[in-house]
Amino acid sequence: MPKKVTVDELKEKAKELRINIVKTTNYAKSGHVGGSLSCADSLTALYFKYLNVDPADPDKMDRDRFILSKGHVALAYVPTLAMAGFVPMDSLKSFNHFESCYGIHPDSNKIKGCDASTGSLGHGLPMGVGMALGLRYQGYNDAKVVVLMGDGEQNEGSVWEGAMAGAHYKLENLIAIVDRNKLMIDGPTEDVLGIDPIDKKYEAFGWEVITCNGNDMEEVDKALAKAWANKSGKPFCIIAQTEKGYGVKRFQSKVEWHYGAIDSVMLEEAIADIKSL
Ligand SMILES: Cc1ncc(C[n+]2csc(CCOP(=O)(O)OP(=O)(O)O)c2C)c(N)n1
Repeated sequence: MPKKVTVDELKEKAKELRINIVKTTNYAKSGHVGGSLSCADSLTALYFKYLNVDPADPDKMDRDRFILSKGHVALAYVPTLAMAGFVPMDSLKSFNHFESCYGIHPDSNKIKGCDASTGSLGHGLPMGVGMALGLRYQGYNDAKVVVLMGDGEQNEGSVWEGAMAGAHYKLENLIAIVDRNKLMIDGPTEDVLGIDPIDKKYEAFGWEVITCNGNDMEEVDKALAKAWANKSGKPFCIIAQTEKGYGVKRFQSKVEWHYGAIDSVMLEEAIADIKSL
């Protein structure tokens, strides 16, 4: 059951998360900041309203599962887990430092609350299919599996094997979110290897699909409410239309801010932008 949290409370949490993302980029002296900021609203709504996960009992069997398939944004994920109480806030200071548990990609053997090690794109959805099937076989019928993917990641063939299998097994407990920020590492997705019409592609693969503005908390909340209520017998896909770098003017829609370093002057500027959202 989703928690009783207002959209305004979630908006404040999303600002806090964005501030933690830019601070962590500064501590780490680098990071995938553009794609972290674009998906911050989805991560916030998931961890502070929708996901049934508990830092006091992180391995309980009937919990929901979350897979960060675009694993390069551990820069957004670790701060989310810290804010949700899974790992200490202090962890952020060691992010991507030598011998830290918190690398540029998440390691489920080292991070409390992390269900899947990711980083090699294209594996989250097939893993999610396996987890959703496993939960069904074990009778945990209320537990959801949520997979957050990038739009550039849709270029990986294994995504479509997972999409096919999810529909074949009628996994209505499986939710995919595509962070449609329109940029990938080396340019606009539609120039590199176009994915549109991505909604029609998931529909053709047998999924329920809705599109929302993924940087508008009201829309994100409504989309997740529909995903949670899904009883269509099909897996559910949310195309979250977002902007890469959302919240910080210097980074917004700039392909060169896929990955970068933030010095203390840029950090202050970024925090001021986020506060004024
Ligand atoms: C299999 C694989 N190939 C290449 C990479 C290198 N890589 C890291 S991020 C990235 C771009 C991904 O673009 P997108 O999924 O749109 O992520 P976002 O723009 O949201 O950060 C690539 C190709 C990778 N991590 N895994």
